[in-house]
Amino acid sequence: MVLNLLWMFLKFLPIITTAVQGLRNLTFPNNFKFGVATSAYQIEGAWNEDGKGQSIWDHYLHKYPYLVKDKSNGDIACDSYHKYKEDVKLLKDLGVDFYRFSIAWTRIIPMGYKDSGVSLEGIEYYNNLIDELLASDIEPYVTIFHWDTPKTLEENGGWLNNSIVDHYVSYARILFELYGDRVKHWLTFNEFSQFCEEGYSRAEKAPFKSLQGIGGYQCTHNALIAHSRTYKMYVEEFKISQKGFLGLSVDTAWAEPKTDSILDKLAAEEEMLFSYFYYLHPLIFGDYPTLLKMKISLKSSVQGFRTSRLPKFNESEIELLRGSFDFIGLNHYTTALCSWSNQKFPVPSELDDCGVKQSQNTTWKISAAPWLAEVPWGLRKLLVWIKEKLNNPPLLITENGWATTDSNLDDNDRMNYHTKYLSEVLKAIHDDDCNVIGYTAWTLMDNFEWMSGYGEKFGLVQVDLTSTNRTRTPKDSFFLYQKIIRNRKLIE
Ligand code: PNW
Repeated sequence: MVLNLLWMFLKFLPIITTAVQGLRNLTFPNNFKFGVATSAYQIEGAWNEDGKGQSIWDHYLHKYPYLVKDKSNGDIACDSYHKYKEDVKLLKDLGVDFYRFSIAWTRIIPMGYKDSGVSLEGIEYYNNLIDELLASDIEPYVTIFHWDTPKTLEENGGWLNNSIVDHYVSYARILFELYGDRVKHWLTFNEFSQFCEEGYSRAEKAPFKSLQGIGGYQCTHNALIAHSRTYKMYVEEFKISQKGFLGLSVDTAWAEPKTDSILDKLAAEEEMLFSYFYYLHPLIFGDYPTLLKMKISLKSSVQGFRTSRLPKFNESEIELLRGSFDFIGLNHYTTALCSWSNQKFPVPSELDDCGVKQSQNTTWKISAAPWLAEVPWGLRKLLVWIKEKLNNPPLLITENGWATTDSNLDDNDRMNYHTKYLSEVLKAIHDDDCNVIGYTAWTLMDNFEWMSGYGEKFGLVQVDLTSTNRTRTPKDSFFLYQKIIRNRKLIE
């Protein structure tokens, strides 16, 4: 036992000492919260059990299995639908303050539509999970929607059709009614850019539509309205009695100018405008940023469109959007170098509207996911940018993690990554006065990584996909995170 502890300490020492150079205060504030995140389709499995309806991910990955790198899908995944008690035991062992998971819309409302009936078994599943978490002193942080649109609603245009807003709001209402007595933190949406632009403009994620320069904007527009209406409903009907908080998760890389030139600096600002400010500006100030509106409108008219490809909010929508959150969730993984592009993007497209070329520095360490390079200082710069541009909102880091191809238990690279990124969080809190209220590691266990199938692993826990039992084994990074949480400190 003593030897083991000594061994662990010696192993962690070089990682911790290199990561925390230049950091003076290693302690997290008392009220800082630590968690881990997952999402329903990526871990639950049981895709058609107990009356669950089909989501677009069930449907499209059955229809076009070759779209996924290893032709896999989330039919069984980590089987968390049956093994949630084991998951909660792991979470308790890890010592997290909260667990961020998502609810599968089609488990609650199999047909998706408002008033189309609920599934008692589906409702029971999340009741059990929430109760199990609370019995272990872990707060449930619930994502209402993590990309799994009901297939029935997709057949009617999905997020391109504004009628989905009503269906979403009524689904959210059911969740507040069912679980709001115990769930105090809600996230309406996970990452507009990933399910809207990639799902409706670039055909890179379900529902694999390629309406470039149009689909992503329409989807985002409807989802922003759905978010703001849900916030209003929560504030007016639930907040006083349930005393909870509602936010959402938006992802962004940090956009770093490729060189010191003014032009590259402008390119990086443009990238932040299109990849982040675009989504957050309406929630804080009520409308899209003026520069973004002007640019897309100008391009649209040059391209022969009668109106801007970017939809407009009306006065009452603006009113509803402004200030419609209690906290902002940030999903952040990496940094991109930005310069103006002479590359030909499709016209029209979101990429062309922005017009910025992104690259990676050849010295950066790249993970198993090619887009994910380890650039810890990018997180600190991003947090300072958010503080300055978005009025320093309460910010919860809702995802941050590292991908490997193997699921080895000695995952030094993952330990390095989390330690380095956490040390930048500490600098942002102590030296830059950023309002960061917590950190969430992505992800609890190796799971279905969307179009990369099971080939990219982000987990703190290994899952044996060859066993029907889906045996879970904590990796070294699990024990490192456990230690950080226990001490509320990067090193003792
Ligand atoms: C997130 N990027 O997606 C999702 O919320 C998770 O479901 C997913 O498993 C996780 O990140 C890891 O991929 C992102 O290119 C995917 O910057 C890509 C990016 C950001 C977020």
